[in-house]
Amino acid sequence: PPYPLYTREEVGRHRAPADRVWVTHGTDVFDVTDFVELHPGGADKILLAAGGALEPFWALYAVHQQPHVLELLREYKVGELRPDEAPAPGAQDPFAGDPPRHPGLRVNSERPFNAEPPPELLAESFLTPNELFFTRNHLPVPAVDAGSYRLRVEGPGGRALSLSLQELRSRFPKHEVTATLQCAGNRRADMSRVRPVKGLAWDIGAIGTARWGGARLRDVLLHAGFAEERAGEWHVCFEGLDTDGTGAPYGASIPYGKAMSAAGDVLLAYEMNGAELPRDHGFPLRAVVPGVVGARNVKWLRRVAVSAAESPSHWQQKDYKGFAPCVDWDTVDYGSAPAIQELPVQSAITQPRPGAAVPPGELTVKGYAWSGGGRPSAAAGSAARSAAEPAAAIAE
Ligand code: HEM
Ligand SMILES: Nc1nc2c(c(=O)[nH]1)N[C@H]1C(S)=C(S)[C@@H](COP(=O)(O)O)O[C@H]1N2
Ligand SMILES: [Mo]
Repeated sequence: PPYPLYTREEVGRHRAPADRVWVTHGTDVFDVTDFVELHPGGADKILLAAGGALEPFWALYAVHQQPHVLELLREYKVGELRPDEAPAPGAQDPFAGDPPRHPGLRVNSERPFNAEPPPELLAESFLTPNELFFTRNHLPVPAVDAGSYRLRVEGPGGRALSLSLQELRSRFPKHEVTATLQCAGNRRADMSRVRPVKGLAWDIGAIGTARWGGARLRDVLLHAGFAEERAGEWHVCFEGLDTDGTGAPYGASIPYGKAMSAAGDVLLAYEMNGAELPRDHGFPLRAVVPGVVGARNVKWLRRVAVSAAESPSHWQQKDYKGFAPCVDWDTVDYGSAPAIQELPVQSAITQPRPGAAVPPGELTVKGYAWSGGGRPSAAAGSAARSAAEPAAAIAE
């Protein structure tokens, strides 16, 4: 239908629900007032674009570069920009500073960068090479100058530490841990074959094992003045240097007990497999929380704080939670579920791939099994055995 034509200035008068909320995309004008409260990214976020163009925001949140998002937006179209209106001010590419990546990675999303190694390479070695280790970024990779970098650690009673990399290396004993890191979305493509789920379609490679080196978080917290035991419920909150359009950093938290436990092996890591932490994996410093879901292993750490509440971050409160199969996007109540910390047993066959034709006779089957949660490897052993069963069926 011929739509009414508007100027950018007219669109700009619709910035709040009381005046209706309008946005533009390309040369189309949309009234999204009724969608504001339904927005999966939150009402506050969508209102940032109210009265103007979506592009600069969507450039940062590439989750929108999917056909179903544009389809949904189309339902709200109310007009078009007048042909004499200039195009939206070009959003400069916030991802332009991202590092180069290995061409062997399978890319699930370019901006932000999310990629995994091909299964054939994942099982080649116990330690996953840094270049092939899966990358899960929510935002552009921050550019950090190692020389001026400081980690802020909020101590008890309002005292704070500011630690340079050199201080982190020299004041605390270097501790090394071999730990497996897994994204909560690992094998989502498999899940979607059972029932469609939203999110990046990870295959079986959003998992990797590395030898991490760094200061123990426990040592740093003790140095900051925290006691080993603290009465009541406490959390250690991490903030990254990567921030969203509102200036809010990526953040997550773990229980105080895990952070302080000598057996918990939680690191502020500056090394990965003997090398300096690569940019995609958190240069110059990241949290490594063995046994705990990838999302809490905050990269590009800028701040560590102890708090009575979990991290207020979107990714702690409104994401990375598990729900019963009867819950869907219309009924989900994020407040009703605990944040994921430990992950359960995981296993997958990397070779042969599903559906592959194999020759009769002896067959080499490769795969991985991980117990999760730092539990003993017996759990992984039995996971490996049960994972081998379908392989036997393939071989017959
Ligand atoms: C009319 C405008 C908008 C529409 C129609 C829209 C639509 C959507 C949809 C459908 C999703 C879920 C995508 C998926 O998971 O497949 C989403 C997620 C998201 N949106 Fe928007 N969006 C709009 C504006 C914005 C703006 C302006 C921002 C930021 C300033 C924003 C930030 C986000 C974030 C952060 C998520 C991810 C939430 C998560 O990971 O759970 N959105 N949006
Ligand atoms: N600052 C910051 N930390 C982060 C993320 C992020 O986007 N920003 N992603 C998290 C998620 S969901 C995962 S699975 C792991 C992935 O770590 P990797 O990219 O080194 O494999 O980092 C976590 N830490
Ligand atoms: Mo993740």
